[in-house]
Order: sequence, then C-alpha cells, then structure tokens
Amino acid sequence: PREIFLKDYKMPDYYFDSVDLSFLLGEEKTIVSSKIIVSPRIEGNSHPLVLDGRDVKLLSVKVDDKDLKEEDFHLDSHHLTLTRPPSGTFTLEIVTEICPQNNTSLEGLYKSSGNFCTQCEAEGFRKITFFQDRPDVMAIYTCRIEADKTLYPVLLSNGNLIEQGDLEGGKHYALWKDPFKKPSYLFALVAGQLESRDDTFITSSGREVSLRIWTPAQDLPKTAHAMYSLKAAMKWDEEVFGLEYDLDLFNIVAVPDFNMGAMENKSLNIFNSKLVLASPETATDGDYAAILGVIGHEYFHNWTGNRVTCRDWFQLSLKEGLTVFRDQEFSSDMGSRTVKRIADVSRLRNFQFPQDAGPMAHPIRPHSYIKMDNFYTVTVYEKGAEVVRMYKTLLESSGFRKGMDLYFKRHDGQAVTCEDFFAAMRDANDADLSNFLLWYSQAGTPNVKVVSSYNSEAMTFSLKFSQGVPATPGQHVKEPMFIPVAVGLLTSSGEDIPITSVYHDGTLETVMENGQPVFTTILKVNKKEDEFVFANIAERPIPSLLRGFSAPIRLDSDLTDEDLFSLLAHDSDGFNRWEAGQILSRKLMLSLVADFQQSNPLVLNPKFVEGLRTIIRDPSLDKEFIAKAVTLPGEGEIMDLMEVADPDAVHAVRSFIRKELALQLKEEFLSTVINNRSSEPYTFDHENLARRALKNVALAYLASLGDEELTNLALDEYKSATNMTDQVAALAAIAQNPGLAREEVLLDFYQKWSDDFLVVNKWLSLQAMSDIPGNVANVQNLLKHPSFDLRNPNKVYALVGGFCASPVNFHAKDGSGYKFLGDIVLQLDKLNPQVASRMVSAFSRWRRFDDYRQALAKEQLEKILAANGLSENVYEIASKSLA
Ligand code: HT7
Ligand code: ZN
Repeated sequence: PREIFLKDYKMPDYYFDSVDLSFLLGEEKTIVSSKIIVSPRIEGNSHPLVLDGRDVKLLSVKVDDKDLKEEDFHLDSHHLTLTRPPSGTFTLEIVTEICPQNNTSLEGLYKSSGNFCTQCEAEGFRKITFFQDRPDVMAIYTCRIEADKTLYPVLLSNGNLIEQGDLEGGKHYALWKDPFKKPSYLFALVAGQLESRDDTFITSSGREVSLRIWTPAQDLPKTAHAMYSLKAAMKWDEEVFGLEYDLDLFNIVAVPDFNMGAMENKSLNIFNSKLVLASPETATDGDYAAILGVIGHEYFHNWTGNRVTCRDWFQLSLKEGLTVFRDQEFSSDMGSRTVKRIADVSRLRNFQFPQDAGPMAHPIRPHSYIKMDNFYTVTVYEKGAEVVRMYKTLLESSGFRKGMDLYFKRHDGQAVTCEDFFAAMRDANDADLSNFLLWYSQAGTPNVKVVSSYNSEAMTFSLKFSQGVPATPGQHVKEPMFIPVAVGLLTSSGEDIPITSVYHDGTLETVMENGQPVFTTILKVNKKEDEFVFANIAERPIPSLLRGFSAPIRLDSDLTDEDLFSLLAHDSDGFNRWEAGQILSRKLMLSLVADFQQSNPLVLNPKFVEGLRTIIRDPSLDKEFIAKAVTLPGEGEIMDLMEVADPDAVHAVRSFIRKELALQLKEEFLSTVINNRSSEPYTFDHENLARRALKNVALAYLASLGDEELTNLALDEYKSATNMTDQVAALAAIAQNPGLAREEVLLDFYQKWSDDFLVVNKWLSLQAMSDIPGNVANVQNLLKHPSFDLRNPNKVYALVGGFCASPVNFHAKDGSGYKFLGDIVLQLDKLNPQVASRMVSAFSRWRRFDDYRQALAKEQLEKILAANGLSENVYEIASKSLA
C-alpha cells in the first residue's frame, strides 16, 4: 500500500467549474452520467488529467462531445487518465455503472433498509464515478435522479429542487441544483420510502428556511427532539458567531446503516438513525444529549467545513477540531458548562491520551496516511477541539470571535489550511502566538511538572514549570510547547485570592482587568523551564492549576492530599473541584493496585469516603456534578498510568472501592435513590436529567453489593421505570452480578424491545461490556443471535466494540478475547474495511501489557496481516501496531 505525505501536496492541474450528474437508479445496477466543465489551472498546460475511480465500470468517455480514442486515455483499477486532454476549457462526459446493492462498505452509493443513500467523505465519491476526488476541487453541482416511483417516492440531493415529474414505466425524476461551490465529499443523494417532519426557521435577517427530517413513516414521532436540536443550533450559531443559514431548505435523513455518526453534506445531512430517533421510552438522557450535540455539529459544519473547507485531508482538524469545539460550546450553553467540560475531558483522557501514547500517535495534522478513513480519530477531533479552545483561552471570547470573523471574511468559498486559521486568529488580535503552531505538528501529550514555593517575607508565591513531550513514532526529538495554564489561588479556608501582578522573565506584569484584581489568570508557559511569581500574596495559597483544563496536557503537581481535599471542597472552578477528587481517586487506586499485586489486604482511606460523603450530602451542588464527582476514573485510565498495565489488578481494585463505598455510604445512596424518583412525565432538561443521573449512579453503587435487598431495589426501579434512562440504568445495575436475577431481567428486556433495533443494540452492548468472568462465550453466542448482523456497524460497535471496552474480558489471560477479535476482524474486513479497522485498533496498545499477553496479542495481529486480500484500512492499523 502507498503512503501519502503532506509534504508532497500539489495543487490540482485542472479545476472543475460545474458538474452535472444524472443517476438512473435500478434494482440490479445504477447508471451514473457526469458532464464536467474542466479548466486547466494554468492556461495551455499539457498535463494528463488523472481521475480517481474504485469499483466503477466505465461505459463511455467523451471530450467535447466526441468519444475519446483508446490511445487518449488509460484505465486501471484506481484511475481513469486522460493522457492528452485539450489545452483550454473542455467538456468531459463520463458514463459509469455501479452496483449499490452489493456495496457493503457503506461508502459511495449503497442501500440501507431498501433505500439508496451516499457517503462520500473522505474518498467515497470515486466509488460513484471517475472524478478528481479531492477537497480542493470545488464545483457547482446539479443532480438528476430517476427511479421507480413506488419503490423510491422521495428523491433528494443537495441544494434546491429545480424540477420534478413523472416518467413512463412507473418512474419519476427530480432535478436538484446546489448554488454553492463544493468539493465532491459533500455531494449526497438519497432515494427511498421516507416521510418527513416539517418545520420552519426564520433567520436573523428574516429569511424563512424549510426544515425537513426524513425517516421511515413509523419513526416520524421519534424526530421531535432532533428538530428541536436543529432549531436550537441554528439560533445559537446566529447568536454566538453571527452565522446564518444560507439556503431555503435544510434536509436531514436518518439511515440505519452508517459507518460513523453523521455527515454534513451541503443541505442534505445524512445521519445514523441512532443520532436522530428518540422517544422517552426508547432513548436515554445520553442519547438525547448525543443527538443535540451531533445535530449541532453537522449543522455547524455548514460554515466550518462547507463554506470554508479543507485544502487536503491532512487539514481535517481545521474543520473537525473547530466544529467539535463549536458543538461542545453549544451543548455547554444548553446544559451545564462544568459537567460538559468534565465529560469532554474524561473522553479525551480515556481515549485520546492513550492514542497519543501508542503506535498510532499522530499530530492533529498528520504527516502521512495510507488510508484517510483511519485518521478520523479522537486526536484530530477531540485534541483538535482542545487546540481551538486554547485560542479562545488565550484571546478571550471577544478576540476569538474577531479571529473567526476574519477567517470567514478571508476564506469564504475557499479550501484552506490550518495555517490560514492560525493566521486569522493572530492577525485579528495582533497576538503573539509564538510557537503555538507546534500543536499542529507535534504528537504526544505534553508532560508538565509544577513545583510551588511560598516566600512569606517577600509575600510572593512561585510556580516553576518544566515540560517535555514524549517521543512518538517518527518524532523522537520534541520542542517545548506554548501551554496556557489557567491558575487561581485559594486561601486555606477555600476563598479565592485576588491576583494583581505576576513576575515572569524578570518583568512584573499587571494582570488586573478594568482596574480590578482577577481570580484566575492565564500563565503562558512556553519554555522547557518557566517560572511565574505571584506578588502580594499574604498567606501560603493552595494553587488551583489548569482551571477548566486549559490545555491538553498531563499535569503533575506537588499538591498534597490535604490541598486536594480542600480544592475538592471549595474550589470556585467547578471543573477543578471535580479534578481534585479525580487526582485523589487515581492516587488511591494506584496505591491499592500495588497492594493487590503484593497480596496486601485492601483498605480504603476513610478520608476519601468522608470527602465523597460531604459531596453527596451538599444540597448546593448540581446533581449531575455530584454524579460525576462520585464516579471513579475508568479502568483504562488507571492502566494507562501503570508501567505495565494489569487489567486484573485494576479491575479488582475498582470493584473493591465501589463495593466499599456502597457499604459505607449506603444510607446516603439509599436516600439519594428514594429522593430522586419522580412520577412526572419525562422531560429532557437539566434539572431532570441531573436528578436521573444522580439517582442511577447511586443505584449502581448499591446494586454492586449484589445482596437480595439491593437487587430487589434495582428490580423495583426496573419495573417502575417510565423512561429508557431509568429502565436501562436499573437493568445495568442488576446485570453487574451473575445470577438468576440478571438472566431474567435481560430476557424480559429483550422480549419487550425485540422490535426496536436501537434498543436491542443497548441490550447487546450492555452484555458485551459486562465484566462477569468468561464473558467471551456469551458474546460468541450473541454473534449468532437473530438480532445481530455483521453488516450493520451499530451492531458491530455494540457487540464487538462493547466487548473490547471491558478490560478484564478482552485482555483475558487465556487469550480468548484476543482470538475472538482477531477472527471477527478478518470476517468484517471482507464486508466493511472501515469498521474492521476501527475494531482492530483495540489491539494497538498491546505493548502496554505483560509479556504473556503481548505474545498472544501479537499472534493475532500477525494472523491478520498474513490474511489474503486484506484491506488497506486494516493493514495500516495492524502494521503500525506491530512496528
Ligand atoms: N465529517 C463526517 C465524517 C464522516 C466520515 C468519514 C469517514 C467515513 C465515514 C464517515 N461518515 C462521516 C462526520 C463529522 O465529523 O461530522
Ligand atoms: Zn464533523
């Protein structure tokens, strides 16, 4: 397989001014005709025109109305090359045949539940027709769709509907025109039996936009929350960024077979059904929140991605990091900012930090790839969003907005790079962002150490930072990064200390705002060793470091346990209050893991229990915050901090602490469950979702004890639940412990919901993720269950992905978990390489484990690599994991 490098980027030799597409959708095959107006980038150039194509059969090719002679083109399995194109602007007409019915890869044009739909990002358009399938080739598109009217009554594409009508033989057609230039990856087509929920949105300048959400008729009642989310997102983008929608129509289509979450095709977003359909009975609060965030995300791409797009795929974070940042901010404004930040940072720590420390580590702008699909990663998305957040931290909200405005002013309608975004932020603010661009090119999570000291005579408090970025594949030597560290100082009784001035590099800098002292200041750490000294500090303070997680780093400080308990009780920065508890939990878990490994008895620190008791009992705290604060760090997060990851020890310790907390805080947890029930109808608002979150965390703790009384309590909650959030939480609480109650309630749940594929996926994933011993056999059986289908990505993510998320079972010492995954990856690869390569990634941290496990995992990776006809997708991940 060929590796593609950022440094080799070349502008296209030809531009496409317009593209007229025509689809004849048939039951066996589909005929695609394209008519393209081609212009050379440099007048008179004589370069060949190379078009990408995969699995498409060429029927004809014409230039300026004449069939191309055989000696004037060349065809291979990946390209159609016009060897001697005309020297000026010309018309190129190509007719191809494709077979969407047999397309299980779910990229290009394929069928999902009998309907046609497309997925073109990143390089799927080349599976539809021969094309310069790259984002810097932008054109105006029209799309004519012709199909049987009974089978496919709805025909959709991008832009505005220009014309439609009936044809002979029971057929009909629709003609769409998109007035905005776009790259091929934003093209979309949908044809099928769908109905729509319709609404309107009046933009800030008074234009009326028709909004339509399309699903099979029976699912329409479940689209109310998606419509609410869309309208909220449209309003938010106007209010926060001054960005208005630019067409008269916005369509969303929900499809059950989709490789990722959703796709931002211009005015025709296509969504995984999971992220559109919700009713209180079938969707959890988590599902409602995900729908809000992802509907927002795809809508926000209309400006950050579509109006301004990427020059090449290396720049993916330009649109994805920025749009994730925008959706995070949107969700924060719609709910609790602190809790959203906690959730986002947990995700970063649990998934991105491990990636950045493993064989697949890459900068948010990778230097090379074999298969672009493999770089839709937590690094490009979530770390990319953290990088955008740092601009906002450094430039403040108003400066960030100025930078965004300049970015759109300069680049609307263009395909640009991450430097263009950086330059807009810098120029709009006349800011010194010195070595900030390193965040785009250096992989690895920076390690930052802070040492503090107080000088009572000088009344100064010093913070000495030292930083280093670990070596990552292909990058052994690293430069120091520009790290914004938000800091506050607390008195011993927990009040914020006013900050007036800070010495840095020999100069005293005043940090007041409007003549007033501040309570949080941003230290710009950008040297290997950097010291900041706070002036006028009357007592030894407790520093609250990296408030709001102001940079994606690992911070190691000299805070004592006493300091941390004080921050947990008092910090005015909600995020850091949670963080103090997490640091204490991590320390505690690591020391108990050491005890477990040395066969010492496990004893829980009473101060830790009391700290949590105070939090649970504090009526002034947000309930969702309490739920987060009493949740221990995940097993993966702890394994990540160990020299050699020991899944059995970590699992034993986490289970021990959970049970011990359940025993010692039983009264508090019981009253939490009782006091947070509600007989009101379900509403998705902060107060109610926070109440449910807290009740269900308490229930899970109690049920972990597995005694009859508490199992019955969970059974009662299960039976009396009036919404899916409470029902599935009670089910999960009971299912923690093997036994009859577990079996009965799982069966009952399946029987209730066997007709609803999205709910059945919850049932699959709950069983797959279970840490009950020897779960691999259960999961093997579930592969044969009638509700499972290897061709549906959601089911694979639920069952196979769910299984790999349970460290004790996936990393079982007998190798059964590894063998299960190795076998399944090979089967999947033949159907859907994108999904197979997502699954094989579970192996990538194999070197973190003991020698015995390493040998077992390596064996599976070698088996995969030795397979015939392996996809480039799986090859790239498996070979890089072994390298
Ligand atoms: N921009 C979208 C990316 C996407 C995608 C990429 C590769 C293969 C399948 C895909 N489906 C959607 C999603 C987003 O980030 O908005
Ligand atoms: Zn996106």
